[in-house]
Amino acid sequence: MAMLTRRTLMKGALVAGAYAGGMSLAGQLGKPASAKAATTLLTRRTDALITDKGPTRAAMTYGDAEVPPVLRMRRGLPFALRLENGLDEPTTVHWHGLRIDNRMDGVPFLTQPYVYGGDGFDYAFTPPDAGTFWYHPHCNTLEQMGRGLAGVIVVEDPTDPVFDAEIVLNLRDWRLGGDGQFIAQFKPRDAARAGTFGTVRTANWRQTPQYDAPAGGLVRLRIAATDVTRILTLNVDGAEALVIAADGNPTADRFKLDHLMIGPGQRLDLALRMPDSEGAVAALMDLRGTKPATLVTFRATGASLKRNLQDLPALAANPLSEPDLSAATEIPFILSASAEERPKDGICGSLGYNFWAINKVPWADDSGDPTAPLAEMKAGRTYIFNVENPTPQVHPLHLHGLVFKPMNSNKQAFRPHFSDTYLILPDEKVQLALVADNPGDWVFHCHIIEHQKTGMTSYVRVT
Ligand SMILES: [Cu+2]
Repeated sequence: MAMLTRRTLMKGALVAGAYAGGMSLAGQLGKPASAKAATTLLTRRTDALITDKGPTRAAMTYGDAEVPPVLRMRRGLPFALRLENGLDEPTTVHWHGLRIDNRMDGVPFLTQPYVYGGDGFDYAFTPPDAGTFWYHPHCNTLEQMGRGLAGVIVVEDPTDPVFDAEIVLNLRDWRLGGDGQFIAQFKPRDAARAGTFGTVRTANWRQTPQYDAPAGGLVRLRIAATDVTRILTLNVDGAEALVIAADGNPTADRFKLDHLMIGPGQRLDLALRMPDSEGAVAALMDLRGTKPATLVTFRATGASLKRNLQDLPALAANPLSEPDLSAATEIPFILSASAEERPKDGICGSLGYNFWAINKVPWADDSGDPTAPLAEMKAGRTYIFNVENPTPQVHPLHLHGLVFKPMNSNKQAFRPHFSDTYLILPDEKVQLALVADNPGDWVFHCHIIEHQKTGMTSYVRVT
Protein backbone atom coordinates (compact mmCIF):
# COMPACT_ATOMS: atom_id res chain seq x y z
CA MET A 1 0.00 0.00 0.00
CA ALA A 2 0.99 3.60 -0.31
CA MET A 3 3.10 4.79 2.59
CA LEU A 4 1.17 6.71 5.16
CA THR A 5 3.05 9.89 5.72
CA ARG A 6 3.12 12.47 8.45
CA ARG A 7 1.16 14.68 6.06
CA THR A 8 -1.68 12.17 5.79
CA LEU A 9 -1.64 11.98 9.56
CA MET A 10 -2.10 15.72 9.81
CA LYS A 11 -4.88 15.60 7.25
CA GLY A 12 -6.51 12.81 9.18
CA ALA A 13 -6.15 14.70 12.42
CA LEU A 14 -7.75 17.76 10.88
CA VAL A 15 -10.59 15.70 9.51
CA ALA A 16 -11.12 14.17 12.92
CA GLY A 17 -10.97 17.55 14.59
CA ALA A 18 -13.83 18.75 12.42
CA TYR A 19 -16.15 15.97 13.53
CA ALA A 20 -18.91 17.24 15.74
CA GLY A 21 -18.05 16.65 19.33
CA GLY A 22 -14.65 15.22 18.50
CA MET A 23 -12.99 18.56 18.92
CA SER A 24 -9.80 18.52 20.92
CA LEU A 25 -8.69 21.20 23.31
CA ALA A 26 -5.40 21.28 21.51
CA GLY A 27 -7.29 21.74 18.26
CA GLN A 28 -9.23 24.63 19.73
CA LEU A 29 -6.01 26.26 20.82
CA GLY A 30 -4.59 25.71 17.34
CA LYS A 31 -1.49 23.84 18.45
CA PRO A 32 -0.51 20.26 19.14
CA ALA A 33 -0.83 18.67 22.56
CA SER A 34 1.98 20.15 24.57
CA ALA A 35 3.55 19.60 27.92
CA LYS A 36 3.50 23.06 29.32
CA ALA A 37 0.27 24.69 28.22
CA ALA A 38 -1.98 24.63 31.29
CA THR A 39 -5.60 24.57 30.25
CA THR A 40 -8.71 25.55 32.11
CA LEU A 41 -11.64 23.18 32.13
CA LEU A 42 -14.91 24.72 33.28
CA THR A 43 -17.85 22.67 34.53
CA ARG A 44 -21.13 24.38 33.78
CA ARG A 45 -24.80 23.95 32.96
CA THR A 46 -25.76 24.10 29.32
CA ASP A 47 -28.65 23.56 26.92
CA ALA A 48 -27.93 20.61 24.65
CA LEU A 49 -29.33 19.68 21.24
CA ILE A 50 -29.80 15.96 21.83
CA THR A 51 -33.30 15.33 20.46
CA ASP A 52 -35.49 16.97 17.82
CA LYS A 53 -37.72 18.33 20.60
CA GLY A 54 -35.55 21.43 21.05
CA PRO A 55 -32.80 22.07 23.59
CA THR A 56 -32.53 19.78 26.61
CA ARG A 57 -32.17 22.16 29.54
CA ALA A 58 -29.82 21.89 32.51
CA ALA A 59 -27.38 19.43 31.00
CA MET A 60 -23.85 19.64 32.41
CA THR A 61 -20.69 19.91 30.39
CA TYR A 62 -16.97 20.66 30.51
CA GLY A 63 -15.49 23.54 28.55
CA ASP A 64 -16.90 26.10 26.15
CA ALA A 65 -18.48 23.83 23.55
CA GLU A 66 -21.68 21.94 24.09
CA VAL A 67 -19.95 18.54 24.19
CA PRO A 68 -17.06 17.87 26.62
CA PRO A 69 -13.77 18.27 24.72
CA VAL A 70 -11.46 15.41 23.83
CA LEU A 71 -8.41 16.06 26.01
CA ARG A 72 -5.18 15.27 24.20
CA MET A 73 -2.03 14.45 26.13
CA ARG A 74 1.36 12.97 25.28
CA ARG A 75 2.72 9.84 26.90
CA GLY A 76 5.57 10.78 29.26
CA LEU A 77 4.99 14.54 29.04
CA PRO A 78 3.61 16.57 31.96
CA PHE A 79 -0.01 17.64 31.59
CA ALA A 80 -1.64 20.39 33.63
CA LEU A 81 -5.24 21.47 33.80
CA ARG A 82 -7.13 23.77 36.14
CA LEU A 83 -10.66 22.67 36.91
CA GLU A 84 -12.99 25.62 37.44
CA ASN A 85 -16.30 24.62 38.94
CA GLY A 86 -19.13 26.69 37.49
CA LEU A 87 -21.80 24.40 38.96
CA ASP A 88 -23.72 25.15 42.12
CA GLU A 89 -22.51 21.91 43.73
CA PRO A 90 -19.15 20.26 44.49
CA THR A 91 -17.33 18.21 41.86
CA THR A 92 -13.94 16.61 41.11
CA VAL A 93 -12.31 15.03 38.06
CA HIS A 94 -11.22 11.40 37.93
CA TRP A 95 -8.90 10.37 35.05
CA HIS A 96 -10.18 6.90 34.29
CA GLY A 97 -7.38 4.47 33.46
CA LEU A 98 -4.48 6.89 33.89
CA ARG A 99 -1.84 5.52 36.28
CA ILE A 100 -1.00 8.83 37.93
CA ASP A 101 -0.20 10.27 41.36
CA ASN A 102 -2.86 9.36 43.90
CA ARG A 103 -3.33 13.03 44.85
CA MET A 104 -4.58 13.68 41.31
CA ASP A 105 -7.08 10.80 41.24
CA GLY A 106 -10.14 12.92 41.95
CA VAL A 107 -11.94 10.95 44.68
CA PRO A 108 -13.39 13.28 47.32
CA PHE A 109 -12.33 12.59 50.92
CA LEU A 110 -9.97 9.83 49.82
CA THR A 111 -7.53 11.70 47.57
CA GLN A 112 -8.63 15.34 47.51
CA PRO A 113 -11.15 17.80 49.01
CA TYR A 114 -14.36 18.83 47.31
CA VAL A 115 -14.08 21.44 44.59
CA TYR A 116 -16.99 23.66 45.57
CA GLY A 117 -18.99 25.74 43.10
CA GLY A 118 -16.98 28.86 42.20
CA ASP A 119 -13.77 27.17 43.32
CA GLY A 120 -11.01 25.46 41.35
CA PHE A 121 -8.42 22.70 41.56
CA ASP A 122 -5.10 22.30 39.75
CA TYR A 123 -4.56 18.85 38.29
CA ALA A 124 -1.04 18.07 37.09
CA PHE A 125 0.37 14.69 36.13
CA THR A 126 2.35 12.81 33.54
CA PRO A 127 0.42 10.05 31.76
CA PRO A 128 2.70 6.99 31.55
CA ASP A 129 0.63 5.13 28.97
CA ALA A 130 -0.60 5.95 25.48
CA GLY A 131 -4.15 5.06 24.52
CA THR A 132 -7.80 5.95 24.90
CA PHE A 133 -9.00 6.93 28.37
CA TRP A 134 -11.72 9.19 29.76
CA TYR A 135 -12.53 11.67 32.50
CA HIS A 136 -15.56 12.22 34.71
CA PRO A 137 -16.55 13.44 38.20
CA HIS A 138 -16.40 11.23 41.29
CA CYS A 139 -18.90 13.28 43.26
CA ASN A 140 -22.70 13.22 42.90
CA THR A 141 -21.63 10.93 40.10
CA LEU A 142 -24.97 9.60 38.89
CA GLU A 143 -26.44 13.07 38.51
CA GLN A 144 -23.31 14.75 37.12
CA MET A 145 -22.42 12.00 34.66
CA GLY A 146 -26.08 11.43 33.82
CA ARG A 147 -26.39 15.08 32.83
CA GLY A 148 -23.30 15.06 30.63
CA LEU A 149 -20.02 15.20 32.57
CA ALA A 150 -17.89 12.61 30.77
CA GLY A 151 -15.23 13.26 28.15
CA VAL A 152 -12.65 11.23 26.28
CA ILE A 153 -8.86 11.43 26.77
CA VAL A 154 -6.45 10.58 23.98
CA VAL A 155 -2.88 9.99 25.11
CA GLU A 156 -0.71 10.13 22.02
CA ASP A 157 2.64 8.56 21.41
CA PRO A 158 4.95 9.92 18.70
CA THR A 159 5.38 6.35 17.44
CA ASP A 160 1.63 5.77 17.01
CA PRO A 161 0.85 4.34 13.56
CA VAL A 162 -0.49 6.85 11.09
CA PHE A 163 -4.15 6.58 10.07
CA ASP A 164 -6.06 8.37 7.33
CA ALA A 165 -8.47 9.69 9.95
CA GLU A 166 -9.27 9.39 13.61
CA ILE A 167 -12.78 9.48 15.05
CA VAL A 168 -13.37 9.69 18.79
CA LEU A 169 -16.70 8.33 19.99
CA ASN A 170 -18.18 9.12 23.38
CA LEU A 171 -21.04 6.59 23.64
CA ARG A 172 -23.72 7.33 26.19
CA ASP A 173 -27.42 7.48 26.93
CA TRP A 174 -29.67 10.12 28.43
CA ARG A 175 -32.69 9.83 30.72
CA LEU A 176 -35.06 12.12 28.83
CA GLY A 177 -38.85 12.22 28.67
CA GLY A 178 -40.97 12.61 25.53
CA ASP A 179 -40.45 16.37 25.72
CA GLY A 180 -36.66 15.98 25.55
CA GLN A 181 -36.17 17.09 29.15
CA PHE A 182 -34.45 15.16 31.96
CA ILE A 183 -36.53 12.70 33.97
CA ALA A 184 -35.59 11.00 37.27
CA GLN A 185 -32.07 9.62 36.93
CA PHE A 186 -32.87 6.27 38.50
CA LYS A 187 -35.51 3.95 39.88
CA PRO A 188 -34.55 2.21 43.14
CA ARG A 189 -36.03 -1.07 41.85
CA ASP A 190 -33.70 -0.96 38.81
CA ALA A 191 -30.69 0.14 40.85
CA ALA A 192 -31.08 -3.13 42.74
CA ARG A 193 -30.93 -4.98 39.39
CA ALA A 194 -29.08 -4.10 36.16
CA GLY A 195 -29.38 -0.34 36.67
CA THR A 196 -31.77 2.23 35.19
CA PHE A 197 -31.36 2.59 31.44
CA GLY A 198 -31.38 5.82 29.48
CA THR A 199 -34.12 6.56 26.97
CA VAL A 200 -32.05 8.27 24.26
CA ARG A 201 -28.81 6.80 22.89
CA THR A 202 -26.06 9.00 21.51
CA ALA A 203 -22.52 9.18 20.18
CA ASN A 204 -20.87 12.53 20.91
CA TRP A 205 -24.26 13.74 22.16
CA ARG A 206 -25.96 13.09 18.81
CA GLN A 207 -28.39 10.34 17.83
CA THR A 208 -26.80 8.10 15.17
CA PRO A 209 -24.38 10.70 13.79
CA GLN A 210 -22.72 10.10 10.44
CA TYR A 211 -19.03 10.79 9.92
CA ASP A 212 -17.22 11.06 6.61
CA ALA A 213 -13.90 9.31 6.12
CA PRO A 214 -11.72 8.62 3.08
CA ALA A 215 -12.94 5.72 0.94
CA GLY A 216 -10.61 2.73 1.25
CA GLY A 217 -8.83 4.50 4.10
CA LEU A 218 -7.86 3.29 7.56
CA VAL A 219 -9.66 5.01 10.41
CA ARG A 220 -8.72 4.79 14.07
CA LEU A 221 -11.96 4.61 16.03
CA ARG A 222 -11.45 5.48 19.68
CA ILE A 223 -14.57 4.31 21.50
CA ALA A 224 -15.33 5.11 25.14
CA ALA A 225 -18.40 3.61 26.86
CA THR A 226 -19.22 6.46 29.21
CA ASP A 227 -22.82 5.60 30.03
CA VAL A 228 -23.77 5.10 33.68
CA THR A 229 -25.59 1.81 33.04
CA ARG A 230 -25.56 0.28 29.57
CA ILE A 231 -23.41 -2.67 28.51
CA LEU A 232 -22.82 -2.91 24.75
CA THR A 233 -22.13 -5.74 22.32
CA LEU A 234 -20.28 -4.01 19.51
CA ASN A 235 -20.05 -5.01 15.87
CA VAL A 236 -19.29 -3.17 12.64
CA ASP A 237 -21.51 -3.72 9.59
CA GLY A 238 -20.36 -2.92 6.05
CA ALA A 239 -16.61 -2.71 6.71
CA GLU A 240 -13.78 -4.68 8.23
CA ALA A 241 -12.73 -3.68 11.75
CA LEU A 242 -9.83 -4.95 13.85
CA VAL A 243 -9.51 -4.53 17.60
CA ILE A 244 -6.12 -2.92 18.20
CA ALA A 245 -6.44 -1.80 21.83
CA ALA A 246 -8.81 -2.35 24.73
CA ASP A 247 -9.09 -0.30 27.92
CA GLY A 248 -6.17 1.86 26.83
CA ASN A 249 -3.70 -0.93 26.18
CA PRO A 250 -2.75 -2.46 22.83
CA THR A 251 -3.99 -6.01 22.41
CA ALA A 252 -1.26 -8.66 22.10
CA ASP A 253 -2.66 -9.59 18.69
CA ARG A 254 -5.13 -7.73 16.57
CA PHE A 255 -8.35 -9.57 15.96
CA LYS A 256 -11.54 -9.07 14.00
CA LEU A 257 -14.28 -7.31 15.93
CA ASP A 258 -17.02 -9.87 16.48
CA HIS A 259 -19.77 -9.24 19.03
CA LEU A 260 -17.45 -7.78 21.64
CA MET A 261 -19.06 -6.88 24.94
CA ILE A 262 -17.91 -3.76 26.77
CA GLY A 263 -19.33 -2.20 29.90
CA PRO A 264 -19.47 1.30 31.35
CA GLY A 265 -15.95 2.67 31.72
CA GLN A 266 -14.37 0.45 29.06
CA ARG A 267 -12.71 1.59 25.83
CA LEU A 268 -12.05 -0.02 22.50
CA ASP A 269 -9.71 1.13 19.74
CA LEU A 270 -10.61 -0.19 16.31
CA ALA A 271 -8.83 0.01 12.98
CA LEU A 272 -11.70 0.46 10.54
CA ARG A 273 -11.06 -0.12 6.85
CA MET A 274 -13.54 2.10 5.00
CA PRO A 275 -15.45 0.72 1.97
CA ASP A 276 -13.91 1.49 -1.46
CA SER A 277 -16.88 3.04 -3.20
CA GLU A 278 -17.68 6.65 -2.60
CA GLY A 279 -20.92 7.02 -0.65
CA ALA A 280 -20.82 3.50 0.83
CA VAL A 281 -21.75 3.46 4.49
CA ALA A 282 -20.49 1.30 7.37
CA ALA A 283 -22.14 1.21 10.78
CA LEU A 284 -21.13 0.68 14.40
CA MET A 285 -23.84 -1.47 15.96
CA ASP A 286 -24.87 -2.54 19.44
CA LEU A 287 -26.28 -6.05 19.22
CA ARG A 288 -27.02 -6.52 22.91
CA GLY A 289 -30.66 -6.90 23.81
CA THR A 290 -33.57 -7.73 21.60
CA LYS A 291 -33.23 -5.00 18.98
CA PRO A 292 -29.94 -4.14 17.22
CA ALA A 293 -29.13 -0.43 17.50
CA THR A 294 -27.12 1.61 15.00
CA LEU A 295 -24.88 3.88 17.08
CA VAL A 296 -22.83 5.66 14.40
CA THR A 297 -22.45 5.49 10.61
CA PHE A 298 -19.34 6.17 8.52
CA ARG A 299 -19.63 7.34 4.89
CA ALA A 300 -16.81 6.79 2.41
CA THR A 301 -15.72 9.90 0.51
CA GLY A 302 -13.45 10.43 -2.50
CA ALA A 303 -11.50 7.94 -4.58
CA SER A 304 -10.41 4.80 -2.74
CA LEU A 305 -7.07 5.04 -0.93
CA LYS A 306 -6.90 1.24 -1.25
CA ARG A 307 -5.28 0.70 2.13
CA ASN A 308 -4.73 -2.72 3.57
CA LEU A 309 -5.32 -3.44 7.28
CA GLN A 310 -2.48 -5.95 7.22
CA ASP A 311 -0.01 -3.14 6.50
CA LEU A 312 -0.86 -1.30 9.68
CA PRO A 313 2.10 -1.34 12.12
CA ALA A 314 1.50 -2.58 15.66
CA LEU A 315 0.91 -0.15 18.51
CA ALA A 316 3.80 0.21 20.94
CA ALA A 317 3.22 -1.58 24.26
CA ASN A 318 2.73 0.52 27.39
CA PRO A 319 5.39 0.23 30.13
CA LEU A 320 3.42 -2.08 32.46
CA SER A 321 4.82 -4.38 35.14
CA GLU A 322 4.30 -8.08 34.53
CA PRO A 323 2.85 -9.79 37.63
CA ASP A 324 5.21 -12.27 39.32
CA LEU A 325 2.80 -15.14 39.87
CA SER A 326 5.38 -17.21 41.76
CA ALA A 327 5.33 -14.70 44.61
CA ALA A 328 1.76 -13.48 44.58
CA THR A 329 -0.56 -12.88 47.54
CA GLU A 330 -4.22 -13.68 46.93
CA ILE A 331 -7.00 -11.39 48.14
CA PRO A 332 -10.70 -12.35 48.00
CA PHE A 333 -13.34 -9.91 46.77
CA ILE A 334 -16.91 -11.18 46.92
CA LEU A 335 -19.69 -9.16 45.37
CA SER A 336 -23.11 -9.39 46.94
CA ALA A 337 -26.44 -7.73 47.50
CA SER A 338 -26.89 -5.77 50.71
CA ALA A 339 -29.90 -4.49 52.57
CA GLU A 340 -27.99 -2.67 55.27
CA GLU A 341 -29.47 0.67 56.22
CA ARG A 342 -27.94 3.69 54.56
CA PRO A 343 -26.15 6.23 56.75
CA LYS A 344 -28.32 9.30 57.06
CA ASP A 345 -25.52 11.83 56.66
CA GLY A 346 -24.94 11.09 52.96
CA ILE A 347 -23.27 13.86 51.01
CA CYS A 348 -21.81 14.02 47.52
CA GLY A 349 -25.03 12.70 45.99
CA SER A 350 -26.07 9.73 48.09
CA LEU A 351 -28.89 7.79 46.44
CA GLY A 352 -30.23 6.92 49.89
CA TYR A 353 -30.10 3.14 49.52
CA ASN A 354 -27.76 0.22 50.04
CA PHE A 355 -28.33 -2.54 47.52
CA TRP A 356 -24.79 -3.85 47.02
CA ALA A 357 -21.59 -4.68 48.86
CA ILE A 358 -18.05 -5.97 48.40
CA ASN A 359 -16.91 -8.47 51.05
CA LYS A 360 -20.22 -7.72 52.80
CA VAL A 361 -19.25 -4.07 53.31
CA PRO A 362 -21.53 -1.57 51.57
CA TRP A 363 -19.43 1.49 50.90
CA ALA A 364 -20.39 4.50 52.97
CA ASP A 365 -18.87 6.56 50.20
CA ASP A 366 -20.78 9.70 50.90
CA SER A 367 -20.16 9.91 54.61
CA GLY A 368 -16.86 11.75 54.43
CA ASP A 369 -15.45 8.95 56.57
CA PRO A 370 -14.56 6.08 54.25
CA THR A 371 -14.64 2.54 55.54
CA ALA A 372 -11.27 0.86 56.05
CA PRO A 373 -9.43 -0.33 52.94
CA LEU A 374 -10.47 -3.85 51.94
CA ALA A 375 -6.84 -4.76 51.33
CA GLU A 376 -3.40 -3.36 52.07
CA MET A 377 -0.67 -4.07 49.58
CA LYS A 378 3.06 -3.51 49.60
CA ALA A 379 4.45 -1.41 46.79
CA GLY A 380 6.13 -3.44 44.07
CA ARG A 381 4.63 -6.80 45.06
CA THR A 382 2.28 -8.96 43.01
CA TYR A 383 -1.29 -9.62 44.16
CA ILE A 384 -4.11 -11.67 42.77
CA PHE A 385 -7.65 -10.44 43.35
CA ASN A 386 -9.90 -13.51 43.53
CA VAL A 387 -13.18 -11.91 42.51
CA GLU A 388 -16.47 -13.79 42.74
CA ASN A 389 -19.80 -12.59 41.44
CA PRO A 390 -22.63 -14.71 42.87
CA THR A 391 -25.14 -11.96 41.95
CA PRO A 392 -27.45 -12.24 38.92
CA GLN A 393 -26.01 -9.07 37.33
CA VAL A 394 -22.99 -8.24 35.19
CA HIS A 395 -20.64 -5.74 36.88
CA PRO A 396 -17.90 -3.67 35.19
CA LEU A 397 -15.36 -3.56 38.02
CA HIS A 398 -12.93 -0.66 37.81
CA LEU A 399 -9.69 -0.28 39.74
CA HIS A 400 -8.14 3.18 39.98
CA GLY A 401 -4.43 3.88 39.56
CA LEU A 402 -3.30 0.33 38.71
CA VAL A 403 -3.83 -2.15 35.92
CA PHE A 404 -4.49 -5.87 36.21
CA LYS A 405 -4.30 -8.90 34.00
CA PRO A 406 -7.41 -11.11 34.07
CA MET A 407 -6.65 -14.85 34.37
CA ASN A 408 -8.45 -18.11 35.09
CA SER A 409 -12.11 -17.32 34.71
CA ASN A 410 -14.68 -20.10 35.05
CA LYS A 411 -16.84 -18.30 32.47
CA GLN A 412 -14.70 -16.45 29.93
CA ALA A 413 -11.66 -17.17 27.83
CA PHE A 414 -9.46 -14.23 27.10
CA ARG A 415 -6.25 -13.15 25.49
CA PRO A 416 -3.53 -11.94 27.88
CA HIS A 417 -4.26 -8.27 28.33
CA PHE A 418 -3.82 -5.44 30.84
CA SER A 419 -6.93 -3.53 31.82
CA ASP A 420 -8.45 -1.22 34.43
CA THR A 421 -12.05 -2.45 34.12
CA TYR A 422 -13.25 -6.06 34.12
CA LEU A 423 -16.75 -7.05 33.11
CA ILE A 424 -17.59 -9.90 35.47
CA LEU A 425 -20.52 -12.15 34.53
CA PRO A 426 -23.08 -13.68 36.89
CA ASP A 427 -21.62 -16.70 38.74
CA GLU A 428 -18.17 -15.89 37.43
CA LYS A 429 -14.98 -16.39 39.43
CA VAL A 430 -11.95 -14.65 38.01
CA GLN A 431 -8.40 -13.84 39.06
CA LEU A 432 -7.06 -10.36 38.42
CA ALA A 433 -3.26 -10.30 38.75
CA LEU A 434 -1.47 -7.03 39.33
CA VAL A 435 1.71 -5.42 40.51
CA ALA A 436 1.00 -2.86 43.24
CA ASP A 437 3.38 -0.35 41.70
CA ASN A 438 1.54 2.90 42.45
CA PRO A 439 1.27 3.97 46.12
CA GLY A 440 -1.98 5.42 47.44
CA ASP A 441 -5.61 4.67 48.23
CA TRP A 442 -7.24 3.32 45.07
CA VAL A 443 -10.95 2.88 44.65
CA PHE A 444 -12.21 -0.48 43.37
CA HIS A 445 -15.85 -0.20 42.33
CA CYS A 446 -18.58 -1.19 39.94
CA HIS A 447 -18.94 1.31 37.09
CA ILE A 448 -22.68 0.87 36.83
CA ILE A 449 -23.00 4.08 38.79
CA GLU A 450 -26.17 3.08 40.64
CA HIS A 451 -24.34 -0.03 41.89
CA GLN A 452 -21.33 2.08 42.85
CA LYS A 453 -23.48 4.61 44.68
CA THR A 454 -25.56 2.00 46.52
CA GLY A 455 -22.66 0.09 48.02
CA MET A 456 -20.57 -1.72 45.38
CA THR A 457 -17.45 0.30 46.10
CA SER A 458 -14.34 -0.26 48.15
CA TYR A 459 -10.74 0.77 48.09
CA VAL A 460 -7.33 -0.79 48.45
CA ARG A 461 -4.21 0.78 49.91
CA VAL A 462 -0.70 0.52 48.47
CA THR A 463 2.14 1.60 50.76
CU1 LIG B 1 -22.43 -3.43 39.23
